[in-house]
Amino acid sequence: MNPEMDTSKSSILIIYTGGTIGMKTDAETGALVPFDFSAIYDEFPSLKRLNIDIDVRTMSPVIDSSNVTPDNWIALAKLIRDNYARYDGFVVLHGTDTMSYTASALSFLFENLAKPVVFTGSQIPIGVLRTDGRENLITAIEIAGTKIGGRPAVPEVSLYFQNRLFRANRTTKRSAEALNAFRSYNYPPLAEVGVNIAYNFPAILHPEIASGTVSDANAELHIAEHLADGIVVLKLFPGLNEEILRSMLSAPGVRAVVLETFGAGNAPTSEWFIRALHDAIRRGTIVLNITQCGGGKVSMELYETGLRLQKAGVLCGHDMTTEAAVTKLMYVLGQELPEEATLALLRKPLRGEFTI
Ligand code: ASN
Repeated sequence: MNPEMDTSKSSILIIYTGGTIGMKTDAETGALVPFDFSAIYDEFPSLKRLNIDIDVRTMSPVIDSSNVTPDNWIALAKLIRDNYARYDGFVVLHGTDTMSYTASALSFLFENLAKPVVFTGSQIPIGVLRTDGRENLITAIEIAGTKIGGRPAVPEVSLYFQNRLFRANRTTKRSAEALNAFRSYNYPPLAEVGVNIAYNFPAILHPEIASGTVSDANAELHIAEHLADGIVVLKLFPGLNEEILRSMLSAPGVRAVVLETFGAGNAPTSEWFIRALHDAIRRGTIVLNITQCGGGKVSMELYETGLRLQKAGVLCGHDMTTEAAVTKLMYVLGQELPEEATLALLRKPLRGEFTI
């Protein structure tokens, strides 16, 4: 154990939103039925051995995460805000399919977050013998309840899956099959779990670092209550035609485009392509360039193909994931700020979502 590890009792709120983790096999029929997280101590008596008090809330309705909406994200953020003073940390149980979107969105919605919000789920239902959910759940609870020197060990929105804790807004679901379903290609794990939990302290964001001031560590938690609509993700591929590109860019209601480019932020240099983007930007549409490669970053100065985008007014998304880019745009545009202030927020990392 780390010598500074605080052994005083912690209290955790588990919020169950849905997903595979919440299913178990009915002993009589063999069918999958919902797992009752409110009876968590009956299901997992060993949890009593953790020095952590656990309460459970279930979102209504419980959903498969493919049905999640920005309204669900705001409801979840409000539930955490309303219970923030009462608990030392939060564990959110969520379907894996869109977990990185929800967790990224929450990372932006919370301003001055100083307590752990750990997302987890499973690939195999928790009530199935070979489940990965049991370990994910128990370790997520332990991480959310760990304090060091009286302060939470990981006071940011994180995602725990198969022995690794990640910054949530750096993650992507990469396998529909493997139990280690999530990757954080461009940022190291915040903790690696083996016999012990090895925290990567220099990689963990603390509120005073996130906000640039020390006093904000004790500031009240705020949540943004509005997420903007009108975001499009446009993945480039050789053969994209002008008419379709123009109709996507000028579809009613489009406010911002996440442009998934090739390699280090490259795109065709054809006049029609650059002109279509330039016209959209002149109409006030934001175009944010991220790479469709999992790892690595956009460097628009590297090749002529990237430089043309930069000159057309395309913003650099550095090494952001699609999930972070989409939810950051929803958050920033949701503030309805003047153009320069909007662009300023998009140019800097707000919650450690990219590395400059
Ligand atoms: N379809 C499920 C969900 O995302 C998948 C899972 O949780 N493993 O809700």
